[in-house]
Amino acid sequence: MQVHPSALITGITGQDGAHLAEFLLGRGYVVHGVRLYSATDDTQRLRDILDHPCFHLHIGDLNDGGALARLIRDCAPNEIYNLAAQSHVHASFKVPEATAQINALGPLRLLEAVRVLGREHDIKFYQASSSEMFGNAPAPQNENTPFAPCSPYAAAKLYAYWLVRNYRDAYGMFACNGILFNHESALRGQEFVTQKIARGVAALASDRDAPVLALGNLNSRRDWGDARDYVRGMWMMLQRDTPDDYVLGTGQSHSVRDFVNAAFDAAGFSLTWAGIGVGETARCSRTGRLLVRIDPSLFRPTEVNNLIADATKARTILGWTPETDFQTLVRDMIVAAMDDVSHARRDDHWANGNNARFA
Ligand code: NAP
Ligand code: F7E
Repeated sequence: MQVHPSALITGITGQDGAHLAEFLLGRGYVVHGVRLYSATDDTQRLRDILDHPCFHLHIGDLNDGGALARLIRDCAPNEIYNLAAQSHVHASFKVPEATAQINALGPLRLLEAVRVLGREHDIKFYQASSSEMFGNAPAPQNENTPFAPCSPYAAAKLYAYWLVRNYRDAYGMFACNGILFNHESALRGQEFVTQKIARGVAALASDRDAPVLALGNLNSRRDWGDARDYVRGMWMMLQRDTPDDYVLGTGQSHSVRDFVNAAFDAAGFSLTWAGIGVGETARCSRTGRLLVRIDPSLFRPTEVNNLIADATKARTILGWTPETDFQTLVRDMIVAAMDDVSHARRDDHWANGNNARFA
């Protein structure tokens, strides 16, 4: 009888959870996804795999160590991918303690559960570490760059990063940190800047009365890649014979303003920028329609200015390279956002009594 490898993924309802689950199912894994209890349906990103015979959903919470231990005991996974987090950097300034509970102590609870169950030598562990841990360290950043976190989110992630290294050294666990730079997709949460821009542009392109796109700091630069490339990299880290930490990123950085320009361009608008600072705006070059403005409440108390990955180690040792470039990523996100907008308009149309068959 063929034995399938199995994986337990926390944060299954998030962007990476959904992409990783699909990737692992495609490789013959049995996948156990852990989601928070929710009174509403939070499984939209999983709709294509919910009925897969090798996919199982479980309720769990990184704030509940006992529940995590029972899940690990019952699912007996070969690999654990800890993707669950309070993942929004700006929100972490508003809920720093909750962020630390989930992002710092959550991984501790998982690692302790593995150890207490006596499975530290047969479970491989992946921790979702972040380029935010570099803060404003000079670019490009790699595994040897000193960390300088500048948000409660990044500080909590750094605690977890060191914990993973410590459990590797102290208990011989196969535990890896993937230090991932920003990665996006059509499944990206709507509060992150790329998806906010994609959705905002799609709305403006299809509706003359859509709200102007309000943004914060347009000057910060990020190394944006495609989430599907990055979940493949996570898996590759756990297929090695020895555990280690790896940076994943494209090596290209763009400003938020670059992203805005590329997104409007993909939707057929060309922009004319005017003003400076919080008075900066962008208008449609052809019609003069106001499309972008600045909202000062979206600025963060401290900002990470420029992230660029040096992913030489992942390229050399894992053989990992990203396959999607910036322009393709932006275009794919715009196409998906336009599609969603037109579906929503069609649903509204029928819901408003325009369906002749049921009138
Ligand atoms: P995401 O879409 O925000 O997903 C995070 C998931 O964690 C959501 O499913 C969320 O559930 C869940 N979660 C939150 N609190 C939890 C708790 N107490 N217990 C269990 N689950 C909980 O984030 P993502 O973009 O997929 O990122 C995945 C991981 O990679 C995160 O750890 C993130 O910090 C890290 N990371 C992301 C990037 C990136 O660019 N995407 C880069 C570097 C690192 P709800 O939605 O129900 O709250
Ligand atoms: O912000 C600026 C903002 O929230 C990107 C998470 O996945 O990647 C992500 O963190 C930049 C920042 O992502 C708006 O100030 C301007 O400079 O999309 P973001 P992030 O903070 O880089 C890292 C690697 C993670 O680990 C995190 O989990 O865009 N920005 N205007 C804005 N950002 C948002 N969200 N909204 C705006 O209106």
